[in-house]
Amino acid sequence: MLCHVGLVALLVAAVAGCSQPPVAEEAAPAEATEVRPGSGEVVAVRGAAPPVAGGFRSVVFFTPEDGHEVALPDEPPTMDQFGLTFDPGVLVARAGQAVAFTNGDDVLHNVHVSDSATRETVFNIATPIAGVYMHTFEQPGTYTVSCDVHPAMAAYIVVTAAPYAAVADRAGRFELSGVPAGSYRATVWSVDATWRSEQQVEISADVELQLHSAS
Ligand SMILES: [Cu+2]
Repeated sequence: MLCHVGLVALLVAAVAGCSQPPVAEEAAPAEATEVRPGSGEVVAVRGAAPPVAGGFRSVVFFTPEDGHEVALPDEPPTMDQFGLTFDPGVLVARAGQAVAFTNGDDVLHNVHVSDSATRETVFNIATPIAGVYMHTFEQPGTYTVSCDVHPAMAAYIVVTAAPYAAVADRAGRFELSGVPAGSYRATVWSVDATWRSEQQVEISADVELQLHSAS
């Protein structure tokens, strides 16, 4: 469709060449931080991101160009240990958001979280059966999760300042609802760093985003 051609960079041109009605952003006040979700059309975003790599799914983030903020969800995302695996294998958290670590197995585990960039341990705690441990990640980044008891257990936590994020399915398909229409910076995270990218996208109703090119 016409509106899909300008996903990268020249979004002004893309909007101008789009046959759909102007998006709500054009009516937004100059003070962009006053824009709140719900002030314009709220849409669902679908698209294609890199497929699973090394057993880990890719993640797509959307950072609004107008700078509008979205409150942290009340419910903490949870990483469970179940069946001698971390579930989910890739967990997304907002910077400043608490994450719950639980042990759904009937064996003892621990949770050893390291900063993927520096390899420094963030924390290393035992997770007793049916126990829960809370940790708030203040800094965006990628964190490696392991269990020292079971070396095969591995996961990632991707902490982002972006208010909208989706974990893709194994094929790379993602869907994210409740996103106000407008201009966004889309960031793709994959454990395979060659897939990581950033691009400007225009989100409007029924948009289908292609966030990686087949090679
Ligand atoms: Cu374990």
